[in-house]
Amino acid sequence: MLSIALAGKPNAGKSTFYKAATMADVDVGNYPFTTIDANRGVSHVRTECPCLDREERCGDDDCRDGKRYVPVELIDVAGLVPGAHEGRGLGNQFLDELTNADVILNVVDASGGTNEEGEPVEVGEHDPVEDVDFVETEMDLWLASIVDRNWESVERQSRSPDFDLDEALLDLLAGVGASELDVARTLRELDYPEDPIAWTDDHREALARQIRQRTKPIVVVANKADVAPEDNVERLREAAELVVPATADGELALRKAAEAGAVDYDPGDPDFDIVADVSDQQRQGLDRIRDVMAEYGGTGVQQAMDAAVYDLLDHVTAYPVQNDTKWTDGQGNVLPDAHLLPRGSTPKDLAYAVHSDIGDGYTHAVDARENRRISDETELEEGAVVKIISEN
Ligand SMILES: Nc1nc2c(ncn2[C@@H]2O[C@H](COP(=O)(O)OP(=O)(O)OP(=O)(O)O)[C@@H](O)[C@H]2O)c(=O)[nH]1
Ligand SMILES: [Mg+2]
Repeated sequence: MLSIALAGKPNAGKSTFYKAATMADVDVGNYPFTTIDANRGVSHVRTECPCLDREERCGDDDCRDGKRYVPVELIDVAGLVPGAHEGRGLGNQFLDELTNADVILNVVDASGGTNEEGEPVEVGEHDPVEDVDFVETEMDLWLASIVDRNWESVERQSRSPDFDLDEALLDLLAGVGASELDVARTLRELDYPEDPIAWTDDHREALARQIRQRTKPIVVVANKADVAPEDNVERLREAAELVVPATADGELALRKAAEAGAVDYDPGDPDFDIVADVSDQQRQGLDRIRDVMAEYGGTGVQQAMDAAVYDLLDHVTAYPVQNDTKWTDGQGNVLPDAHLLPRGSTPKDLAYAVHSDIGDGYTHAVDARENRRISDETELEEGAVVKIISEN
């Protein structure tokens, strides 16, 4: 499963985001280091279900009237303070929780109401733009420390006549999610000595920075948008490539209200309807959330995860079926599975995503929208419905 990690300064709203996105019961508090041990759970990215192109909705548990929710892992870690890679704050071991993450959501307190250590201050007092840079830097230095720790082994291997730097680095970096291609591309970009023994700290840091950018790209979540000065959100938007304004608190309130039957709201909707009697106070609270949603197109929680997976990681959703006319599996369930794959993936990649045996036995595939066989080189598009024919 694709893995999204919430990282960032203490007290920025990571656990609130996590709680809203998973509906799990975790601690939230207005002080730094509420979270110590990481929370891991299942959330979803939202896309359009292929069943929208048919007469009837598929009725799958993860489909709400054509809004399709595809499972992803969500990780909520302890807050990060400047110097964390050297053990400041809660130390650096929790940075290791990010090892498996495919993409990072840097949750920033856009209101400027918490300082760099996450302690409450007056709204607007702290500049949240600083929190964009330091989180990136801490992650880069954390990766650099992993490279440092293992460099001796690279040096040792380099004494062997069939030493290959690409291979040695892949060995070292595969654990943080680097592929052969990531290593090859990174080495092409860098200037470095042939002999690993001649590498300096700067060389290793440059390597780590590149690998971090390739393996842990970052979406900035400008949280607490409900109380943030507008100027802060604008400046954050200028400071990073992908910024999603959000109110994690608002999303949590809406999901709870939806669960209680008070509002009609599906995660990621731009608005909601109040469908039960609510007190004046509740209505006022909901109206405040509605104002933020009107300004930013939603609460930003679902949008941030979608941006991470579909925009930044550039993934597509593909749906394997056994019956290419009815779009069902062997039990008659319509569109029962959805897989997230990097754009450019082929039917065989989808076969492997379903099961390695299916991949090994792959013979060909049928596009279930067109009911025709497709070539093995076909790049699957968002919403592809595919019948895989496998010998296994
Ligand atoms: N106004 C406002 N407050 C929020 C929002 N999201 C979270 N908060 C509040 O911010 C405080 C910190 O929230 P947490 O979710 O515990 O923050 P965290 O980033 O997990 O903090 P640590 O675990 O200490 O790193 C709590 O008081 C939340 O209620 C939001 O969207 N708007
Ligand atoms: Mg927390």
